[in-house]
Amino acid sequence: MTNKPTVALIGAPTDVGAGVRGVNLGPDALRIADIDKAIEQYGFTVIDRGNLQGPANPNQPPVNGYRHFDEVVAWNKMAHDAVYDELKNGNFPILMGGDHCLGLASLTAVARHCREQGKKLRILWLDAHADFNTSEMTPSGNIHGMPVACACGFGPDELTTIGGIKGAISPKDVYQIGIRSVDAKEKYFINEKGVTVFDMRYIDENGMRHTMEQALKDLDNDTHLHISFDVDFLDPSIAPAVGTTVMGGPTYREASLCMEMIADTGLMASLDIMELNPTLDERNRTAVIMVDFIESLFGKSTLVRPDTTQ
Ligand code: Z70
Ligand code: MN
Ligand code: MN
Ligand code: MN
Repeated sequence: MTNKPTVALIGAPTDVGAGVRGVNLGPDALRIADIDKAIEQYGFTVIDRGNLQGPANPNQPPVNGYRHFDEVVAWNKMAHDAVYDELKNGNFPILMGGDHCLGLASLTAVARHCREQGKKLRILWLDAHADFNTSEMTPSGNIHGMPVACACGFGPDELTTIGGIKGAISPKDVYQIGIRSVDAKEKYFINEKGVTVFDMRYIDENGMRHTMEQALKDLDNDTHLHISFDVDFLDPSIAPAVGTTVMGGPTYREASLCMEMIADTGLMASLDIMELNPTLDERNRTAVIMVDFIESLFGKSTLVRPDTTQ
């Protein structure tokens, strides 16, 4: 981020892919926590594109292994176009969810941009969950449990071909961090396909510093680094406002280091903030802590560090 792109905030206020209602309010909670001013402090111009508008949540049970299939497709197409347009114009998109089914929109848009620009792609998926289910494996039918598999080409054409081609990303491009809840069959599938997973045991045994050194290994100036941040990555003691809390996530210190090491690469070029559910929050504290972490991603540091460009 040496030449400081314009940052475009895109709100995608929907909860059609989630099991618990309320993440449709996530974008406004981040705005109320001053996400724009927070990023401006680090020398970026921030433009808020407002909210995308799409189908309402019909609140229906799953059909053939998917809940709200048509609505999820519609939202993802719109969000794909919005993210892709920003990248094409040289901007840095932040997609504010909404539920994590929208991760598919970003992954496919970023992959398309990289194909066209001849860039390499590295995806960091920060999450308690692997989000690598298919309709045969899902215990819930909730499509927010499937976006990584869909972006890798595993799923129905309506979802897997968003952004032009099936299999827009390779499982090899995906590095997952913070994982601690994976479903019985998903566990074998993710292994078989070769996603790199740094689960909480790995972080416990090796520390966040070593974990991030591995996750950020072999990047170069031709790499587009995309961060997909599911709020449930964080330990619920610091980020309670998520539909599915999973205990034992990264602490404030561990998550801060994770953000700072991403910032130090200077290669982050797009970001998702997903699954923030303000209806489950206390005084917007989870949005506020997310904005704090976003500041770290955009270059907040306590000291001028001799080993970085800060
Ligand atoms: C489970 C499923 C999930 C977020 C829950 C849970 C997926 N693997 N993702 N909350 N953010 O239903 O597929
Ligand atoms: Mn670019
Ligand atoms: Mn997720
Ligand atoms: Mn999750």
